[in-house]
Amino acid sequence: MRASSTGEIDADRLWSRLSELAEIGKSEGGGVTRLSFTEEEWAAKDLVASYMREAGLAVREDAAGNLIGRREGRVEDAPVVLTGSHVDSVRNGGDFDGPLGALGAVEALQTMDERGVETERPVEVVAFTDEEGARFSFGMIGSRATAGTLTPEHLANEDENGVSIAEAMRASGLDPGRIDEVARAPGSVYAYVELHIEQGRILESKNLPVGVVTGIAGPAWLRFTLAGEAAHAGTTPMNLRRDALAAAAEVIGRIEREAARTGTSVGTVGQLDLSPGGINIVPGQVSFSLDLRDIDEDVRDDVEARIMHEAALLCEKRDVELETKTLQRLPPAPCSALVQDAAREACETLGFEPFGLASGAGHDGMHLTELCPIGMIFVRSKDGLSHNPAEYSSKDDCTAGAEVLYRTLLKLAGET
Ligand code: HGY
Ligand code: MN
Ligand code: MN
Repeated sequence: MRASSTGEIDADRLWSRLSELAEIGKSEGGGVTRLSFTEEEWAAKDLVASYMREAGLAVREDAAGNLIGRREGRVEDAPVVLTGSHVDSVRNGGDFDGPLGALGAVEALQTMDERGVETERPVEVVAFTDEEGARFSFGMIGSRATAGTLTPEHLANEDENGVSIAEAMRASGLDPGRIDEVARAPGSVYAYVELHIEQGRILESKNLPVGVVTGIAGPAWLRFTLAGEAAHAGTTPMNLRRDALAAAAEVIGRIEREAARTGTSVGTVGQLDLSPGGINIVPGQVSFSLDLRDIDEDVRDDVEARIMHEAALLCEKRDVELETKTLQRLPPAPCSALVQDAAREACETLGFEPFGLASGAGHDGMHLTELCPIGMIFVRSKDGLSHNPAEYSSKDDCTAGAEVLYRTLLKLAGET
């Protein structure tokens, strides 16, 4: 029985799967935590694999832990159309970031199967390993491996307990020495399209359920380490201190000011550690993260240069040593006309405005632009919230997004 009278997608099945997956890694407070190579991520992938099998897909896991469900096309060995997203999450995240794209894609392929649809090209749904980078401060591991750009050096990144990505992979039964096998051969992928929540307020402000992504902003992740001098809080005069936290506070204020100045870039300090951490000790060492983004790489890099210049001056004045390390740096990724046009046509067929918007959030497709044309379809986020337990998209909007994805895939895969 079709739950959605207007389209093909089974709205109830998609919604109940989203709800079931959301329970994995959920805390009392309602937030979801499914870090890569943990019990929670494995359980999530096992559940998605069961849905893939229900959808009639051939299911496998590659050497990077990407979970893949394949539906054959009419033309043997034709370049594959990839779709999907991720099922890992940030700490205390929401129910939709990642799962909507993975489960929306499974739903689209199951609908093709139930309708006896034949496509020229094969279609594969991928649940990419570690999109978020929440555990190792280095993300998009599965899509990098798919693009052939993941290196052994990348696998040396460690989590807060000193466990490297390579060790975590081995603990998951994966062999990090085989990551090269994951890379897709040039010409083997026709296109990649991902359904995802917007995680911003634009669609909501336009009162639109869906949108077509024009490009993805490029994130630069850095770690700042400031070394001053731990000292007695009671006996050290203010003018004789080398207070690492006071210096960091000034630098963070400059980050906010410089990132806000352009009107398009965003700068976030999401992690901060200090030591020794006594109530009566002047902080001797501080480290904090910077996530800096813009849809224009030159603008982002100019903001970064200004921040670095001011941080150096501020720390020199306070006789605090400053060290910075780049954790990851991605150029903005344009979405291809091929995928955008297919998604716009799908929107128009369904009576939705084919509204174009950029993505402030990073996504796996950023790593696939050399491999194939990429594109994304967005679904409205309530209050623009994400990376937060209150993250929410309505059942109707999720269904609308999956309908657009379904028709976009039919177009890209060549419905016969
Ligand atoms: O950080 C991001 O933009 C994405 O959610 N990984
Ligand atoms: Mn995501
Ligand atoms: Mn995310």
